[in-house]
Amino acid sequence: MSAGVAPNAVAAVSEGRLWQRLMEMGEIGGFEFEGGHKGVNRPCLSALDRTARRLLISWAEKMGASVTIDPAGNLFLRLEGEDPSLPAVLTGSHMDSQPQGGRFDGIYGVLAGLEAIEAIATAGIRPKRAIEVVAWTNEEGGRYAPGCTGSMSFTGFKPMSEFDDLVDRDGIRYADALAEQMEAESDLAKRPLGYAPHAYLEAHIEQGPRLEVERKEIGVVTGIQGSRWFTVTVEGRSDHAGTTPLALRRDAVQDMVRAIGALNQLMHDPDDVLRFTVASIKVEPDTSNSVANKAVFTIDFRHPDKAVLLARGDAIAGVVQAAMRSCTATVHERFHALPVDFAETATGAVAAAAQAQGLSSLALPSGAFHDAQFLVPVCPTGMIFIPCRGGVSHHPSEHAEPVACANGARVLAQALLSLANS
Ligand code: HGY
Ligand code: MN
Ligand code: MN
Repeated sequence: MSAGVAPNAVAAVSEGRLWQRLMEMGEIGGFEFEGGHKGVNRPCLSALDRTARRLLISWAEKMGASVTIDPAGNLFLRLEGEDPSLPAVLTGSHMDSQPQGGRFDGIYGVLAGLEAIEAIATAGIRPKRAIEVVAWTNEEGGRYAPGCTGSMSFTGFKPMSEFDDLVDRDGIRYADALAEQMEAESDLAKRPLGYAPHAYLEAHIEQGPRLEVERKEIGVVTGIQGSRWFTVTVEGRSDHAGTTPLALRRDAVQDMVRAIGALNQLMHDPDDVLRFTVASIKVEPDTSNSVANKAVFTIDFRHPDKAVLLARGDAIAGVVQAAMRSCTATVHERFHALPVDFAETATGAVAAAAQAQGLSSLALPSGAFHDAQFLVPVCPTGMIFIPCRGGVSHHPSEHAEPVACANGARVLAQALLSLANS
């Protein structure tokens, strides 16, 4: 590709069109939140998810992309290349949100990808390789934990069947929700599961404060820290709160509290690099005057250093058992993603595009996990961050400026073109 074509594609990126689409998508599962904010609750494999996917498909078909779906429900929009036999360059992100999510996490990367291929097509450029935009199934893990089940299935990181029996709060199995999605989208052309893309780039809001604080327009993401998720189930015996002496109780809540206190000590980090979160707790029978016979809590543990992630994560079960005074406990690991470093091929393309466009950039790792984490073993992978207000995400006040969204899409368009023509 002559150096000349990229500026044409970059110039064809429309800030207005991208913003309009982001706002339109934000209405699907949208809700008003205090402070005049608009949140989004769009669970994966739901009717809302399918409405959003149909809207995306309508935009993609209008610009001439071909639409396919794989057995994991991942949705692909393809801009054909000169040589269809060559592995495509892949970009995209996810369309599902947190229960109290924002209008940018995930969906921005899908719409920036669509904007990039639309700009390339509008500029009349035919890349050597096809460029595909993917919407991954269930990145968030909000409805079905763990997250990234679509990209883990696509890359063979886990067999798809591994997720079949996950259940949501209503007891609906993942396999059944996926089957419902596939049935509802049976009119879409099918494709087999997985292939090795030539490269993968994902555009995303930073979900952290650095770009805004350091006044940088583009984040050249260097990698993603490791994440490990656990579920801890503490079981005792339910008793009358008024008559049962404490000495005779097997109180699941009291032992859970002891376990979380002990885990806080295990996870203490004076440098505040380590991330340890307990954010979902369920108690049975959940009445004020019956001692709890069951307490289930989640652990989200993250660290950029593999050795720390393994050592502290592997110690969790022992610390929980040692904290039990009268109850029993089981610890189940349900997500295990090691830290990854992105390939120079990908990070270099992002940095070069930002520089060519005169945009200030910063190299930084990602604290949040992304589907990109699972593409690393199969192809050169990278990410583009744009600043978000106050670094806030997973909250209705999540916000990115229109110009920042367009900057990210312009860098994405140029980086995709350079990879597609390599
Ligand atoms: O939890 C995460 O890091 C991602 O935003 N789902
Ligand atoms: Mn995300
Ligand atoms: Mn998220």
